[in-house]
This record gives sequence, C-alpha cells and structure tokens, in this order.
Amino acid sequence: VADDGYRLWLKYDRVADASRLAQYRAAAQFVAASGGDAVLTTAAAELQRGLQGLLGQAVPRLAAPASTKRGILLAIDPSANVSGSSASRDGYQISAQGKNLVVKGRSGAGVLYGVFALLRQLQTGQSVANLSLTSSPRIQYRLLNHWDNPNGTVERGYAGSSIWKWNELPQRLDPRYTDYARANASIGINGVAINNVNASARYLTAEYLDKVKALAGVMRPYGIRVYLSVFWAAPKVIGGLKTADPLDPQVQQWWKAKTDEIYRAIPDFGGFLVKANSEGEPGPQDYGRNHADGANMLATALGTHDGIVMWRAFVYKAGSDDRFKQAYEEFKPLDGKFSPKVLVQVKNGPIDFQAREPFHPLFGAMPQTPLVLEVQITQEYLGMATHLVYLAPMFKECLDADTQTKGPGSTVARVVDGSLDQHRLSGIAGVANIGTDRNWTGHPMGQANWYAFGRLAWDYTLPSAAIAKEWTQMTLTREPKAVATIVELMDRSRDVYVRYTTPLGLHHIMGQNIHYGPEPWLAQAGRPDWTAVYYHKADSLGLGFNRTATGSNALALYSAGVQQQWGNPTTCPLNYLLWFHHVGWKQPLRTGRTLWNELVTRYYTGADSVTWMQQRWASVQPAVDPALHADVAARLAIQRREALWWRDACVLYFQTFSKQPIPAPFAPPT
Ligand code: GCW
Repeated sequence: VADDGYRLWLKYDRVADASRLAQYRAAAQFVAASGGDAVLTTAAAELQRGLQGLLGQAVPRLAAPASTKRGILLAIDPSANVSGSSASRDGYQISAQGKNLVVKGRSGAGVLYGVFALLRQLQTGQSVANLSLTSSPRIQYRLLNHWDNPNGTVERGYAGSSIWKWNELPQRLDPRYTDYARANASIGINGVAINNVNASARYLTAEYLDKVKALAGVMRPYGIRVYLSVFWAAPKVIGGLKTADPLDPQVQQWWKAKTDEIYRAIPDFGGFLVKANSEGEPGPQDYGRNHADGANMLATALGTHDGIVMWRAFVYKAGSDDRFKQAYEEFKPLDGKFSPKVLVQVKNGPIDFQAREPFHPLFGAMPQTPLVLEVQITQEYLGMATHLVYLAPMFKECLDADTQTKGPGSTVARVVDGSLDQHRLSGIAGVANIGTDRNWTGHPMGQANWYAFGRLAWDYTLPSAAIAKEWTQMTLTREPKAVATIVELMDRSRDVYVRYTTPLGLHHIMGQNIHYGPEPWLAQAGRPDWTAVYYHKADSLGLGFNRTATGSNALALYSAGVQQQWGNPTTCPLNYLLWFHHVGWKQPLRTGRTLWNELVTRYYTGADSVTWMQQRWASVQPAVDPALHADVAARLAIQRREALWWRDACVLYFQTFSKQPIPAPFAPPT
C-alpha cells in the first residue's frame, strides 16, 4: 500500500532489524499501569499500540507487573527525578528497574511524554538495554496557533481546509481530532489555540462554546488544553453593549461572565490569545486605552481560573515611519504594567515572518514581562506547500540569537524560557501548517516542521540535524545512507531558499497579497509599506534599508553590543546587511566580491542548489516509499522552476538600478 502520509511520524511499522526486534520483544512483554488518571490511561494505550506495531505482536496491559516476565511499568510519581526545571510537571524519567523498564512522570502528561520518548527509541532503532533517560521541557506553554476560520478556511493555510468541522460539532467527533492530539502530544505540545487571531466573535457564543467543549474533551486525555483567540469587540457584537472599552464596568462584567461560562464548560480551559489594534482589528486603543489595559482586563476576568492571556505584539498599521519599530514603540513603555497572568507574544521577526529576519528587538527589552516567541510553521513566505524548506534552522537562529541585554549569553531562548529574568511563566507558539490534506501538511516534508517545532519547544538545545534525523527515521526510511542524505538536504534547505529569494538581508519583496513568488518592482499599493520598493530601496547608488542613525534608526532599539556589531556595514553579518544598510553596488564585501556580484552569486548558487537538492532526493529513491518519493520529486521540480523565476526576476530587476553586468561564471554566453 502506498504511504499516504496520514500516520505522520507515528507509523509504528514492524522493526526490520532482527536482533533489535528480539531485544524489544524480550523487554516488553507487558505494560503495567495502575490508577485511573485519564492521561496515564492514554499513555498505556499508546504504548500498547506502538508496541503492537513495532513488535508485530500484542502486548497485554496488566494492573501490576508480572513476576516472571519483563515489561514496562508506567507510574505517576510526584517526586520523580526529572532533569531540568524543578517546577515542571511534564518531565519524565525512564530507567531500568530490575528486569523491568519504568517510565515515571510527575503527572499523567509526564508519563505520556515518557512513553513517546521510549517509543521514539524503538522507532529509531536504539538499544533499550539499561535505558536511562530523563528530560523536562524548558518552556512551559508549548502551543500551536491555528488560523482557522469558522467557514472552514485557514488563513495562510496550504494543506486544505480547517480540520475542525464546526457544522458537525459537537455531535460528531472526527477521528482526525484524536490523531491530531496524539501527534501533538508525541512532540510535547500541550496547548492549542484553535481559531484564527483575526477572530470571529462567534466562537464565544453558547452555540460554539459547546463545540469547543467537545474538542477540549478530545484533547484532555492527551494533556492538551484548548485556548481561544478572542475578538476584542465581542461585547458589542454578541453582547449587545455599546462599547468594548476595557475600563467600562459593563464590559469588564461581560468578560467576567463569559469567562466563567467557558470554565463551567471547560474546567481546564487554557486562556485567551488576542490580536488587537493591528491590521484594522479592534482593540483597547479605540477607546484611548493601551494594550496593558486590554490584557489586564482579560486577566482579571480569568480571576482564579488557571488560565493565561497571550497578547500579541504584532501591531501593524499605516503611518509608522518604519514598521520595524512599531511593536517596540507600543510595547516597551508598557513593561511592568502587565498583570502576572499576561504574556506578550512576539513574532519572529520585527516585520513579519520573512525567510530571514534579525531577532525582534523586544526580546531583552521587556525584562518584567514574560514574552512568548511566535514562529510560523505554515510557510507563508517560505514557498507555501511547494518548496521544501526545513524550518528548524530558522527557529534556532532566532532562539540562539544573543540580545546581549544582560551581557553575552542573553539569548532569545533564555528570554523566552524565563531564565534570564526569572519569570514563572514561559511560552512558545507556532502557527500551524496543517489542514485536511490526507498527509496533513500538503508538502510531505512539511510534517518535519510541525515535528521540529514541538521538539524545539520542548528543548531548544536539540540540533536541527538531530531532529531531522529522528523525524526521517520515523517517517521516511531507516536506511543509514539515505537518512544522512535527507538530513543534509533538509538542514541546508532554508539557507538555499533564502539565497534564491532574499539574499543578504533583502526582505518583503514577494508577490503582494498572496505572498508568493517575486515582485520586487511593486511600487504602488494601498500604502507605501505594502510595496516592495519601500523595503529594498534600490536606487542608482545601491540597495538596502538604512536603519542606522542616518536612516530610520531602528537599530537603536537593540542593546549597545548588537548595535555596535550590526551598525557597521563591515561587521554586520552579511545575512542581515540589507536589513540595516543601504550599500553601494560596487562596495566590496568580506567575501571579496562587490555587493552586486555577491547578490548575483547568491541568487545563482541558490537556484543551482535546488538542482543539488533534486539530485540528492533522486539518490534516495530506493529507500523511500515510491508514491511519497514521487510527490516530493515533483514538488522539487516546481521549486527548481520557481527558484529560476525568483533569480531571474530579482537579478534583472535590480540590474536596472545597478547597471552592472552579470559576473562570470553566471553571465549567459555571448
Ligand atoms: O503575516 C501576516 C499575515 C496575515 C496574518 C498576520 C498576523 C493572521 O499575512 O495573514 O493575519 O501576519 O500575524 O496577524
């Protein structure tokens, strides 16, 4: 049967290696778990399911360990010795105890994560002899954000429609919901905001809350809490009030009652995600209030319920002299003004979700406020579902960036995990890339981005290549040479994409509205900052956005150390050069080439690298499912064609300003 991709990385196909199979069969003759905890029950069932597939035989669940056989014990133990943050309830410990293996967690969720870690050992062919593994997540709230609308569309979704079938809920629970929950739990995701940040007020009606309650019921046994994006003006739209002013007592009362209503239906409801006063959405500023007034009002409505407010810092409106600075200007002054239940959610990066952005200057600049890092898993600006771009290197580039706000080592990761400023709350969010396509993500390799997000949310120190390797082994093939080839291809893919689309720090030169393909010539749109020329500023002298003191001075938002490095074009990393500097066409760069020649070189070598990717992919053909292989190969052919489109469009367009020839060896034969 052709592999349709539905099972993701949880295939549980029978282990091919005979000696490993024998080892696993000997070690896993029963599963024992006691107690009625719902998540523990899920863990036991998942373990049985996994073992059945991997071992090719049913493994019974017992109430207590069998004395004569070797098996796997699952136990909730509040004092389990899990490494990492002592506060974490999600950590696990796997160890050999006599003849048995024991998976312990401080909660049912901890055991469930331990079970998935154990299954991963088997799926990737590791030994389980004397196994000893402990792990706990570095970040507490690990969420997917869905941009799903009530009509079934997904904003910036490229894998079909929304998986939530609102017309069927709450009576019919599509089995896909459970598989979705399993997949998330397997990578440690513990929360899902199920609806678009451009929220409809409808989700807060009694009719919809009943549906949300049903979904929460599916997620709960997997340790996943449901969150809602809320429409700021809901008290007006569905509450019949004349205002949505956060300081108005009636508005406050409305949210309080609404929140209580939600918690009556969903006692473990996670909280609210809010996009306010951005891109035309309503918000507290409509009433002369600020973001903190709005967020704190919702926090007060949450009261003693165990929920949080994630307030997005992606604010974007016309009129700012440089959109880069807007979030900082609105939020930095509010540091210290947010209630303890509020986290401010900051995008990677300052403009949008471009293929490469410098880290957002709010990281490190709001020490009194827990900041959630928001990354985009759906490839809005990275080739949607046709280009193969593995995103872990991009997520890590952001997490590893050093804000230097408290000296060297003040990384974005340490801001986000709360360790830099000793925050109790910490969070990370990924905008989901999944839909109703049979394989969930459209591009089969897009699954790896969902997977990598979860793994990095759990532990951002994992190397991108290591994550790619385990995903490949679980999903595509265990043939060592093919694995190595695929991992290399994946790990280089994001740099390749940047080279043929936006090298050297170019940004926002993609097609308008759809955000696909090149459109660097775009000069007329509803607003200047919807054009491409606003961002690249090509002229007869050079290329790039001057964000130094002689330009928009957005650089001043960073710490002194960062400013010092990035403010000087000779020390600014080439990857960020045109983010911050307008550079002369003939200016020599560190590579020994002029700006123009370097630009052309990157466009050409980037496009050529797609051919390399095609060749590498072709070489693994014997090791990968034929249908899946053909699917990826065909998408790579599109990618190659479109890489040439990007290259030629951008080089020829910028050449009208540089008036420089295409350098050898890229010049067409004369
Ligand atoms: O990148 C932009 C997208 C919008 C999106 C917005 C946001 C949900 O083009 O579609 O709206 O970001 O993050 O709010």
